[in-house]
Amino acid sequence: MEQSMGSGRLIKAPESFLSQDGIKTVFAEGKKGRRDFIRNAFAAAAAGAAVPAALAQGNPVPTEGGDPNILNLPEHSKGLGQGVALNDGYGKPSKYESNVQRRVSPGLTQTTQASVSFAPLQSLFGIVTPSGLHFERHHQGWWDIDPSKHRLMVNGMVKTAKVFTLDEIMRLPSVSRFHFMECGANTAVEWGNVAVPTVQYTHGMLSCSEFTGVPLITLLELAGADLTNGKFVLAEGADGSSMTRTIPMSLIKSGEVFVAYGQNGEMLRPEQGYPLRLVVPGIQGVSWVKYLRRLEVGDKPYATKDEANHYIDLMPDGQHRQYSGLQECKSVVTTPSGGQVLLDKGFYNVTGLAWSGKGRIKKVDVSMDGGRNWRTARLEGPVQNKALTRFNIDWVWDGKPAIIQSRAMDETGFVQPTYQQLRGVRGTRSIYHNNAIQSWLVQENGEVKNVQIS
Ligand SMILES: Nc1nc2c(c(=O)[nH]1)N[C@H]1C(S)=C(S)[C@@H](COP(=O)(O)O)O[C@H]1N2
Ligand SMILES: [Mo]
Repeated sequence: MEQSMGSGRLIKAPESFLSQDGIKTVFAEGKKGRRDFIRNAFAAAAAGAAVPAALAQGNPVPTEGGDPNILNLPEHSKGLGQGVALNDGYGKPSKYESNVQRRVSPGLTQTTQASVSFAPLQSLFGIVTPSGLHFERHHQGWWDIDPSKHRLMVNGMVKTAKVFTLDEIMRLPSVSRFHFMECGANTAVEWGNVAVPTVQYTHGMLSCSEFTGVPLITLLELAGADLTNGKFVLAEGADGSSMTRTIPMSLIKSGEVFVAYGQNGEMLRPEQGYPLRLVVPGIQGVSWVKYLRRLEVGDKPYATKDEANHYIDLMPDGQHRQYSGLQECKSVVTTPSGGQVLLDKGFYNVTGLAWSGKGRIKKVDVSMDGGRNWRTARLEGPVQNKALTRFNIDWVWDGKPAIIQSRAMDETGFVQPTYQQLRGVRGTRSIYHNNAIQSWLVQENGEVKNVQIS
């Protein structure tokens, strides 16, 4: 059960250590091992006193004993290890990490084939999503396109329509930047209070990578685009969905939008749009057109099919809000989160992610009592523009029920709303763009549950 939910570390059956033989045994060992680890780590550090007060309070020094396992010399300390890990020329994670996977949500109905996979946020550290764990959203399946045959055309209000090969694009001046990408449908099931169990399913249509490519403005300039009367660019993908989205010229002129071929130091993965995709920082995933094949310069929004029926918000007055693609300030605690189980009372590093489509994260507050009291978390630097920001905060769990929440603020002063505030503006019929504060209930038995409080 926990295993298939992939709830990450700190759990009853620590998935990362799961072996074929019984979960129970592994659990018992894992539990003891972790407690001892923390206590002994404290004992070792006590003399130096470089330990946060909360850690000292949460983990009293053990009066006696130690872990005899440190004296047992394992095989790997005595023998010759394996030769280089070529694995067909490409390295792989440890076999003990095999439960860290993309997953298909139990909260979504499947049609002919799965079209969304969620990133295991509960198992990730820092801000980068490993490419093999990046979430996926395909409107008409994914392809592994031959880069030598792929072409990108720039046309419309340009002096000369231009067709670029990938080689030509890769000769141009490039940029590499970290940005988050979030599907406008991320956290959608939570609107209806249909609580899915883990953060993977509540928030896992979110990923962050270092992308490499050529600023879109460079390609427009090469084609002699009319940058005065041209107010919008239509981006079109080469898959069967013919994904087409309107990108405002103001964003493109800021230099932030680029045509990417690289992701996390290598070429894009096929499921992420290999060999070319648009990167539109701060804007919902659907505008990040994959398998990018055409950019048309025009003087008005294109109102394509994808813009008329996907990722629009039904407002309380019955009107649809369109072109609402900016992903507003949001955050979520990833540990402890739904499906995890706290092993014992005492010290925990509470950690999570914050992001804003408007720029940098300025501050994240964390509450352990359902929003009555807030403390400010530590932000892991460098805090980057329209990228994920990792936050951490010390917590000593007293063993009583607790409701953990995080509330982010961005550099514009925008504060992440509660459900009550969000519903006040958006009503109850929205599907997309849910950036409300998430709540995790820690129960007395240590189990963490997804709950919704206004
Ligand atoms: N060509 C094309 N581009 C596309 C899509 C698609 O189906 N086809 N899906 C869009 C949506 S809705 C999202 S959320 C992101 C998902 O990108 P990913 O699969 O790399 O996570 O790509 C967008 N770009
Ligand atoms: Mo999406």
